[in-house]
Amino acid sequence: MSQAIAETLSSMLVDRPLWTTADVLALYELPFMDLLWRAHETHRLNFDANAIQRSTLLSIKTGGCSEDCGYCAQSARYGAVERERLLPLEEVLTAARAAKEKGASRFCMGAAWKSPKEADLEKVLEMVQGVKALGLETCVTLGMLEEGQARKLKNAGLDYYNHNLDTDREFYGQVVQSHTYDDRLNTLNRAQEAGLNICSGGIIGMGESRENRAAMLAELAGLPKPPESVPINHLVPVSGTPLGNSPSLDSFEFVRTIAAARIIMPASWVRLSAGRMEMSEELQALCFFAGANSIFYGEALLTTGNSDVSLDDALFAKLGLKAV
Ligand code: SAM
Ligand code: DTB
Ligand code: SF4
Repeated sequence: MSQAIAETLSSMLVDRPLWTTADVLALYELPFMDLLWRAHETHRLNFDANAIQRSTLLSIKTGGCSEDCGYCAQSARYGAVERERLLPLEEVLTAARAAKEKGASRFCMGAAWKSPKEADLEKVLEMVQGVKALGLETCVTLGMLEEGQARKLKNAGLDYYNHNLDTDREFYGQVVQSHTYDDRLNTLNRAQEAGLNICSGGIIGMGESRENRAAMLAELAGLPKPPESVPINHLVPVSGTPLGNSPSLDSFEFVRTIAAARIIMPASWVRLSAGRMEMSEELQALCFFAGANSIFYGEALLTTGNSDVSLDDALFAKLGLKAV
């Protein structure tokens, strides 16, 4: 190994601590107030604590997915939603213009695919170019990517690729059998190698243990580069899916997850993602205090609902939060 490479590698190692699952578990086990204090302090050292980034999500291709992810309405196996075709470019651009008008800074397009076919990818590249030309940041989530596909997306001007780890390696096989945890990690590596920012997080409330949650966060923080954006989704139980009757999770455990994510990924945007519609304003405010600084903004997620824009605007006004 050359001296220069060795120096770069060693500087990467000293630049950030490597968090083990045990370290993250120790954060979870702090008294709640101590954990919140530490998370909020970290938040203020790295971000404006009164500013929240807003992304609007659009499902560009809904349902009919070959995969068996136990939480997902879009798997063809559970009959929860109808399969739809890829939306035409104009429809996507109309939605993006409306999102910009309402104040979103990023537009995220989601497709229910295991991985994109080449012909479909070409159409998505046009969407990325069109949305970018409107002056919005772009994000897509299309499933697994090959190396060349990641590069094409980067060349089209894509800013973020969303691909969640969803849970830790141990619990993953209990929720998904049609692809592996390593498949997810490989796609994240390809996206990072192509120079894309990544948006990667998980779902809380699927019946996983606290240790599974801690291990997922440690895995995210330990990626070659921590994700620039970390969505923390609260499971939205969808009837017909294997997780449709999951028992509800203690809200404080959700807040602890946000706080731990903030502490171990201090420079990442942490997004309070799915499940916000079911949360009180007070719980959302606690999540923002714990370090969440991004939301999905707009009445729909992919197949399920999201908080009303007017309610979000009112909450921002009450809390003195400004949009980024
Ligand atoms: N097919 C692609 C994939 O799996 O990466 C992209 C779409 S997939 C629906 C995007 C993410 O939505 C999942 O990784 C998961 O984190 C989240 N998600 C899906 N269904 C959910 C649910 N019922 N509750 C919370 N999050 C969910
Ligand atoms: C992410 O982490 N959450 C979003 C986005 N990335 C693609 C999706 C949430 C989906 C919630 C369930 C649904 O609407 O189908
Ligand atoms: Fe398909 Fe993604 Fe849903 Fe899994 S999470 S079933 S890959 S759309």
